[in-house]
This record gives sequence, C-alpha cells and structure tokens, in this order.
Amino acid sequence: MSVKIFGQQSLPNIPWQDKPEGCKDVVWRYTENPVIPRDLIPSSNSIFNSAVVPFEGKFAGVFRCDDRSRNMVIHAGFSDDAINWNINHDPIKWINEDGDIAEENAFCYAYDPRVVFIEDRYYITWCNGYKWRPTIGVGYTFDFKTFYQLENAFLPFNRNGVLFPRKINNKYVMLSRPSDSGHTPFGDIYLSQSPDMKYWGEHRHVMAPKMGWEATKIGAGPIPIETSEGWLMIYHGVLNSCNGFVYSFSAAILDIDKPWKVKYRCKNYILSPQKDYECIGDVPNVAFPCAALVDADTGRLAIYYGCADTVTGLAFAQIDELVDYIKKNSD
Ligand code: BMA
Repeated sequence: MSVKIFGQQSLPNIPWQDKPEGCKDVVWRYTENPVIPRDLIPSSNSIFNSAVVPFEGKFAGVFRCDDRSRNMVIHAGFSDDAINWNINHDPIKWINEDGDIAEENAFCYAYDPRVVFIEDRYYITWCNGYKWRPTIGVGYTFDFKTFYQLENAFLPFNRNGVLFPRKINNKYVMLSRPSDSGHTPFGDIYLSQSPDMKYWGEHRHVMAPKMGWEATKIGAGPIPIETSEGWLMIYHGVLNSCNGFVYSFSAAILDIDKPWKVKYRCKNYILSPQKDYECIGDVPNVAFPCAALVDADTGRLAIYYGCADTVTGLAFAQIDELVDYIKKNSD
C-alpha cells in the first residue's frame, strides 16, 4: 500500500466484498444491503445511523433504534462477523461515574451515535436531547454492558460530535456541527479541544459547505482515520432539492497535527442515495455514515451508513484508492 494507516489494528475478519467487475466507483455497496433491517428487534421502527467497532476479537456497536412510539433511543449490540448483529432489546441505561443513574444530563432522546476506542475504553458520542434541545452527549464503556455518562460537551444546539481516535497535541479533539433546534438549513464542521473530555475549547473552523451535493450543510461521519497523508475524514453533505434534503457522503484529508487545516477535499460525493433502500423509507434520499472499520494490513474499509432513516447499509472502499481519488478530485 502506498498510504500507511496508523493507530488501527489488523482486522482480518473485516466484512468484505471485492469491487464488482466493471464498477468505476471508489465506494461500492454490500450486495446483501441493508445489513441491518428496520425490525431486527421487537421494539424498533427503524435501525440506522449506527456505530460499530472491533471488540474482543469480534465486534460491538451502538445502534440508533427509533422505537414504535418514535422515541429516538440507542442500544448496544454484538456480532461475530460485523454483518449479523444481535442488538439488545433494551436501550442503553447510562449511569454516572459514582454509580447513580445519570441525572445531571438526564436526556429525553439520543441519536446518531459514534464509538471510538481511546487509550483504555470505548467513548461514545451522540446527539443528546438535553431539555429537548440537541447537543453532544459523551460517555464511555469498557465492556458494552455498563455505560458511564459524562457531561455534555457543548451547549445546545449541536449535532454530529465525532472524536478523533487519539489525543493530538496532548488534547482530546472533537468535530461537531453547531446547528439549530429544527432541521437545520445551514452547518459547518468545527473542531474543539479538551484536556480532560469535560471542558471543551480552543474551537476552530474546519470547513463550510461548498459543492452542490453538500451546499446546505455538512457534518463529520465516522471516526477520522490516521494515514500517512493526514486524517481521512468521511463526512455527509446535504443538498436542498425542491423535494427536500438529499444526504450524500464524501471525504477530506486533514492535517495530522493541526486537523482544522484541510489538505484535500473531494469535490464529488463518493456515495449518494441511489438504491431503493436509500431512496425509500421514513426519510427518503438519505445516506448517513456513522462508522468505518479498517484493516491496517490490507487498507480495506467497511463503511456503515444509515439509509433513508430506516435501515443500515454497508459499503466498501480501499484506503489507497480512496485517498488517491480525494487528491485527484480535490479543488
Ligand atoms: C439529520 C439527523 C439524522 C438524519 C438526517 C436525515 O438532521 O437527524 O439523524 O438521518 O437528519 O433525516
């Protein structure tokens, strides 16, 4: 591989399908999509915008399972192969570090989780309804059984909080997308830094919407991946069509030590809603990535993305090829 991947383990059991013969795209879909159906657990109306990670030789994750009262809740789940998932029937119950039920941050909804292993634990960020106002919830787990909730990272309104997988310049670093109380018609990606995962500051602007496919708003997706070219950041972008929002995704490469500096930014989307399960559902025309598995040895990438706010899809790419595509199509 010409692009080196840092900070990621070998993942020989990463889910994978070779690029289909004749496929000209840099990202291709799993042929058996959706990988997670909307009704995998009895309570769910839809399971989408979810995050998975390698865990104890297998896989674990945090899943957005909107229920049949249409509450937005997140559940833990486990898998041997990252394709067939067992999702707990009960939502995650957060406790504070002293063991009490989390009350300070008591939340009314939770959605769009991201999960990342940093140092010794799995951190989870999600869009947290604090007094019915969306902001970034933060918590952690060691085992996907007991979940500890920390302070919210920011004041409302904010969404798409995504942690980097290691400290940079001795600080935790989080991307986010300040927003409003509704279906935000704007949005740039910002970055904030923290010495302790509690107090966030030194805010930096990373990038604003630019191209047609992302002209309305953008938000970080999976945990950024450290490569020899910089941080590979996959992000979603929204076009406001005469028939509503269209969510696609693409990628940019950020400077390793100053990740608010964009080195390359792909002008094309790498996946847009085109398959029936992406175009038809509770919210049509949505492809919303929240996680990616990486095999450091082969550069294989498996991207998990919500489809039409209803089911979860899986798509593949090769890091080498993707980085090359971003650089060639950067403007
Ligand atoms: C965003 C978030 C996502 C959702 C998307 C499309 O604002 O709420 O969870 O997938 O809208 O509805």
